[in-house]
Amino acid sequence: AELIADLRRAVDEGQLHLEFQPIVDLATGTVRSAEALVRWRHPQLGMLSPARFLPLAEETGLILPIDRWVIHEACRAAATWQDRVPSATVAVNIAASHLRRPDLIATVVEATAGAGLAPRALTLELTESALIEGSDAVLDRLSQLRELGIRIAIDDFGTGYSSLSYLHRIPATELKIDRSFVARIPEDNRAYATVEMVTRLAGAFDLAVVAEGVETDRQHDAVAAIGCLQGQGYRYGRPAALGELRTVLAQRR
Ligand code: G
Ligand code: G
Ligand code: MN
Ligand code: NA
Repeated sequence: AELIADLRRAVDEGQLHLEFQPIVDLATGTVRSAEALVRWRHPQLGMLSPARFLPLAEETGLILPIDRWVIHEACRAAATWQDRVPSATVAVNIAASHLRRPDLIATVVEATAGAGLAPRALTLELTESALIEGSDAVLDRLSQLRELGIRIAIDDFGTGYSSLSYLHRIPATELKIDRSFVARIPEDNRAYATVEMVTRLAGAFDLAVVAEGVETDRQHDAVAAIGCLQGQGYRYGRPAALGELRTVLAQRR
């Protein structure tokens, strides 16, 4: 309960910050995007990971001001690397409860315009479960976001209910293959087949595909051989401060 009161103050008192994890082109190593991940520097408890406070934030509705802050901050960060690499996008995770709110659109428009960031440089990451609850209003909202140029990624793909019919309805631009499958390749035949299938499915739907949680060279070789074009994971870079990401971007060929 005390943590709730603390969390209420965290946004206003500037205790949140973002880390950025690169998403790379598997063939060249070029950074294509960076996922923004929120952290909380708690005055007494130290650094808290999202797993420690996001469930609480969801329960209390505090996730909304947090997500809004993240969207604004991520757009400001991306604006600082836009001059150097105009094609590199920033990805933010959006809570299911946020997706249900009509004002998500206004938030995104304000954040991109305010930062001087092109809408196509922002990707919203949504989980399957958030999308599956999707009413017609949610689908309309996603279409409006797409019309504005915002990119839509389906995060942790394969772990939700995976009703394939929703892939036909959701105006996504990319699929992120959940790291639980990537962790088990190339040895596990079923995991391998799953990564293969999702990659082919993405191709058929004209969606970009990102393998998440690539940690080893063997996993990298396997996802590349399967034909997946982008990857994210400790093999390419851990979540790190904006300054570090800017260094990585500066070094790109
Ligand atoms: O950063 P970490 O590796 O611990 O992330 C754990 C989880 O928290 C991930 O599933 C990620 O999607 C989620 N997460 C991280 N940052 C945010 C955020 O700003 N908003 C929301 N809604 N979820 C986030
Ligand atoms: O659910 P989402 O994909 O948004 O979660 C991102 C989370 O995955 C973050 O907590 C991030 O720290 C974590 N992550 C990123 N790369 C790797 C990896 O290579 N291995 C593992 N185990 N976790 C990773
Ligand atoms: Mn994500
Ligand atoms: Na994910």
